[in-house]
Amino acid sequence: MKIATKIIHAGAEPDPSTGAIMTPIYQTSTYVQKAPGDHKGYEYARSQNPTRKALEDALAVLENAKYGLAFSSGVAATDAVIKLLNPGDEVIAASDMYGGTYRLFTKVFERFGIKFIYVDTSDVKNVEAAITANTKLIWVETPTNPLMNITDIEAVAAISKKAGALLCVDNTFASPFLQNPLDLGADIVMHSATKYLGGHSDVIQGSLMINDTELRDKLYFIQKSCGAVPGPQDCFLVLRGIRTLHIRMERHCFNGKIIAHWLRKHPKVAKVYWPGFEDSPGHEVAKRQMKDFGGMISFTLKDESIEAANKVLSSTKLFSLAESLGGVESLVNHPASMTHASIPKEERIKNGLSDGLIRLSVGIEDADDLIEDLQQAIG
Ligand code: P1T
Repeated sequence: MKIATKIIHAGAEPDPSTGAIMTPIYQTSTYVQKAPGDHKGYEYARSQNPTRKALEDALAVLENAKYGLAFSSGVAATDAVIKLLNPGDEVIAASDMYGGTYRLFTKVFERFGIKFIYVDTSDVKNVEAAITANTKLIWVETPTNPLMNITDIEAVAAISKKAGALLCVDNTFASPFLQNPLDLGADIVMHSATKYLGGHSDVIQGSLMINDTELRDKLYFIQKSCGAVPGPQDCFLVLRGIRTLHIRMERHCFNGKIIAHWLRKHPKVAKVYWPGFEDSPGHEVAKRQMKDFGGMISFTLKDESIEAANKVLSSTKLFSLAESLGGVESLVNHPASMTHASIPKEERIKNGLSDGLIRLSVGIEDADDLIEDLQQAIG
């Protein structure tokens, strides 16, 4: 079955009690049992909820996975993956990634004796060199937030298999429409469903997709034991968002391409980070493992001062200045002071994330209007 059909029908079963075509919002905390243990598969809503189940089944289909699990945020989904580990275990993680993931790793999990080694995973030799007998997990984001670096998932999967470690890919920037890491050998796919899956900037949620039954059971155990589950209303919203993922993504990619090329020609722009450029370092790998290049773009101005960046950030009208991405409306963000402020400045600069970097989440408006807005803001 082709992706557009899968997106519409994934996990969609008429509601067994009424035939409702849309899975209802089962707003309940518990389920009545006839006798202890005599129930309809639902005992308590932290463990199971029919709206969440419909979403989790859909999430699995989207990533060609056997199983999907939904969490109360992207960070909660990441948290569940790290809870598979024990003190003394090592994680190789991308040096460029979402600031909140870095914060969770360094400020929360390092205290529990888990060691994180940050390398530029876009050169797989760095990953290989960081492997030790204690490596239990490789954490990759591709494209990365916010520098759009690309990692060869298949090559890293081969390294992780050889090392007996798990590979988890944060697929948030690509979305399952553009890239399916499990097909390339990853063990776990993670999404901030807050972004392209939800698609409408109205919900916070995370997801994990897995093929291995034992691994799924361990993650489900963590999901119900630690309790970071999304409510049924939020599950309904993401399920509804998913149904238009393909047409939204096509438009994000279409607009993204036009804007990336326009920015690159702008006399005041120094550098544009977008994997669709033929001379971008990750282009060949991106072309191989992604269907298209997405709607996320970062850029710097020739005037590297924070004042020049601030002028652009506060002058756009259609691009709203806000954290987050992947909604239908365009957003502009200043990683250094907003989404990546939790990374120490020296670390940020070392990894190429400068104070002047501006990140765009290109929405699905008309590209001409978006360009006009950027033109008046950049000047
Ligand atoms: O915000 P939450 O749903 O918890 O997801 C965290 C997360 C995980 N991974 C990536 C690649 C992300 O971009 C995010 C969240 N990012 C933003 C809020 C942002 O503006 O970059």
